[in-house]
Amino acid sequence: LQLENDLRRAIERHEFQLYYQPIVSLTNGRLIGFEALLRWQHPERGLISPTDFIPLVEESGMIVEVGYWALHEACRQMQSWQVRHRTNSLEKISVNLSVKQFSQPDLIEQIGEILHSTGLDAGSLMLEITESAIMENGDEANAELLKLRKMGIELSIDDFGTGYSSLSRLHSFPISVLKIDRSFVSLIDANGKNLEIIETIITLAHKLGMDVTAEGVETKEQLAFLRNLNCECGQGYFFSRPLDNTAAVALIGYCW
Ligand code: G
Ligand code: G
Ligand code: MN
Ligand code: NA
Repeated sequence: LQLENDLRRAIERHEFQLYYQPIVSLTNGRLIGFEALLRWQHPERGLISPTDFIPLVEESGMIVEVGYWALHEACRQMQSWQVRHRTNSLEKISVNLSVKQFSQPDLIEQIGEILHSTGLDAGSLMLEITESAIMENGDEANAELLKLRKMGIELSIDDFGTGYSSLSRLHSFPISVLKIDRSFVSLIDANGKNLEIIETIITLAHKLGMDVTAEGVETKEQLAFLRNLNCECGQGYFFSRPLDNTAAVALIGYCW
């Protein structure tokens, strides 16, 4: 409960921070974007991980406010990186959208306003939505996704494989990237065992016209197998942990 009070003041006190984890092209090894990830620098408790505070933020209903703060900050940062570096090499900033945010009636308006006020090109923004957010909201979700897509925003399915959706169902949604949950990537051992599930997901995603990003890539063996399966992008500790903005900007143009 104390934490909940703290949470209310965290935005005003600038205690939230975004970290940025590189997303890397597996075809040429280049950094193509970052996933923005929330961190809470609590004055007494230190750095609190989102897995510990996101549930609290959701229960308290503050996820909408915190989520928009994160989206605004990520768009602002991305726009300034693109201007400063005059580079096309940093293509996308990915931001997570929670179920509750996703079902807000003014979602489209709010996102439009954030793009307008930060000056970020809609095509540089990727929104990550979980399977459950989409499935829980059904037809309405599809209508919202179509509006976002029409604005030029790209959409990806986060943590794929942990929910209950089928790829054929997802086909009806305007999603361009499927992010395979790291629990599947971690199954790939040095001998390439347990590749079948991932191979099936990648093959199907490609048949449905989606690109695939593998999450939680930790070893060079996993990377090699994913490359062989024509997985487009990777993200994980093998490349980099999530970084603060100073460390992240230093990686623009980097090639693994
Ligand atoms: O950075 P990592 O440990 O720790 O993030 C844990 C989870 O918290 C991720 O799965 C991610 O989906 C979620 N998360 C991180 N940042 C945000 C955010 O800005 N908004 C929402 N809704 N979830 C986030
Ligand atoms: O949105 P999502 O749940 O996918 O957020 C990614 C989470 O996974 C973040 O909390 C991030 O810190 C964590 N993560 C990123 N790369 C790796 C990895 O290679 N291994 C593990 N175990 N966790 C990772
Ligand atoms: Mn994510
Ligand atoms: Na994920």
